[in-house]
Amino acid sequence: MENSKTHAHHKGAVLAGSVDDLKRRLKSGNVNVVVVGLGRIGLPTAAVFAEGGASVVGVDIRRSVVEETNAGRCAFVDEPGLARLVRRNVARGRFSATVNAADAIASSDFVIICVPTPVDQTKSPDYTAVTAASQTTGMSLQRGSVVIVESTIGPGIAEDVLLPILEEKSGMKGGVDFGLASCPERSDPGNIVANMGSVPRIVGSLDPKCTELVAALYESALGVKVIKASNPKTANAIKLTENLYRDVNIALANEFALLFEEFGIDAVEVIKACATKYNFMPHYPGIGVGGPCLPSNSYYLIVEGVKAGNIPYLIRLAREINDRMPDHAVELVSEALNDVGKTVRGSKIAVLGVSYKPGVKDIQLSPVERVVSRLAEMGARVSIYDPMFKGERVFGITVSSSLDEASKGADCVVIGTAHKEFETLDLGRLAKRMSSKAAFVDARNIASPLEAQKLGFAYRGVGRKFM
Ligand code: SAJ
Repeated sequence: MENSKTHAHHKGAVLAGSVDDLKRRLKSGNVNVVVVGLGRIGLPTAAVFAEGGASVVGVDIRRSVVEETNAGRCAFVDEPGLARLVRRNVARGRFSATVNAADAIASSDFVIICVPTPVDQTKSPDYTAVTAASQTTGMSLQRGSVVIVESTIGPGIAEDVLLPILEEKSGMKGGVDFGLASCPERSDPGNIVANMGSVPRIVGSLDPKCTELVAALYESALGVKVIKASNPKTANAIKLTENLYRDVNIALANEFALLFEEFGIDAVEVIKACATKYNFMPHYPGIGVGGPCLPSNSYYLIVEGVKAGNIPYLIRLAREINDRMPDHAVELVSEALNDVGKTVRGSKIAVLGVSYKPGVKDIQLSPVERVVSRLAEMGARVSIYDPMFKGERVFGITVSSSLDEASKGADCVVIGTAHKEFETLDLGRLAKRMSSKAAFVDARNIASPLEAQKLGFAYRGVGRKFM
């Protein structure tokens, strides 16, 4: 059922007013915010702004999402606190959803763009959704309103790609007739609502006044600290730098792991010990890097760097190293099975966890997918168990309803995701359910190598190969 009555008609002259005007209006529930894209970032963004006093209309091209939202429901079962926020703010008329962007944007003070920015097959950023959202916004944008881009984009894309679109479609001048700011999302999937109320935000816009207003909006409505960046491209560079810093450090941890396997040294023991040093930030080796962010964000900078004639070698190499880890996990499976006189071909292999990280129901660019498909290609009978996907089809396989079912008679178990349930895995019980001579490949290093070996498993971990 459509419902766009949330917005009191109000000609968005937020740019003409002061920061105090904005705070007063927010207090009286008189600030109209539109959130374009009600996905894993957009839906919580809309809900927390409504909770913070704004009247929010969420726009999404998917009618099913709009109807679900207007019914006070939310699909993200793995985001603590989100369902309650959506239900409460829809019930009290502060938050509604629509597929009709034009009406909503025409009466908005702020338009927040939260659409996906994946990379395509050629690893080039795919800005289709964010340019389409900018076109839609430009066509109905009101003089004095502000557009905020939360989607992760390359530095300069806001100024050089989105601004011209907004100006052409609206017939207005950015930084004068309307504001444009980048405020990249910094939320940790699986913990987004809490994050949105605690992690400082970064805001960079075309002009200082707009930066002040957007900063005041996030400070007042979300209660978070705001760091004011010089301009949108700097704000986007900050976002990418923090994600690429993580991706490169994970690659370094994976490289240490590959090295230490050769020396019979426990990479996890090494990293944990290093973490006792004040300036060592621990990252851990594993089956690979997945999710909608890290595996793609590097290419936003790589592409802009190459365009500028400066190839970011380290960032690119880190992607290659992390992308190779699923194949390394397959090698460890093969080795461990060989230790018990078996081969991948003909073996039953149970993969525990398919999500790209613990605690989320998300297989976007999950490194586990390549492991499952390679093992199947090599002739293994693969079963899957993931508490987030029981009974569902994932990677062409029906996920078992229990760990016991998946591991029954298995020749090898592979830990693909460090879900909480697997942290307290009963290896003794597992050994009894599996075939006599069995292998245990812990590609997330959550179980005790010693205990696994004591139970007679041929054991492998990433960075943990003890003969
Ligand atoms: N991973 C490792 N070793 C580690 C840490 C992570 O192999 O030591 C793997 C994870 O298993 C996962 C991948 O890397 O497959 C990404 O994990 P993540 O914890 O970085 O999770 P994301 O991608 O959901 O969230 C990241 C976060 N960025 C940073 O911490 C710098 C989050 O704060 C961002 O908001 C999010 O990207 C985003 O939306 O950009």
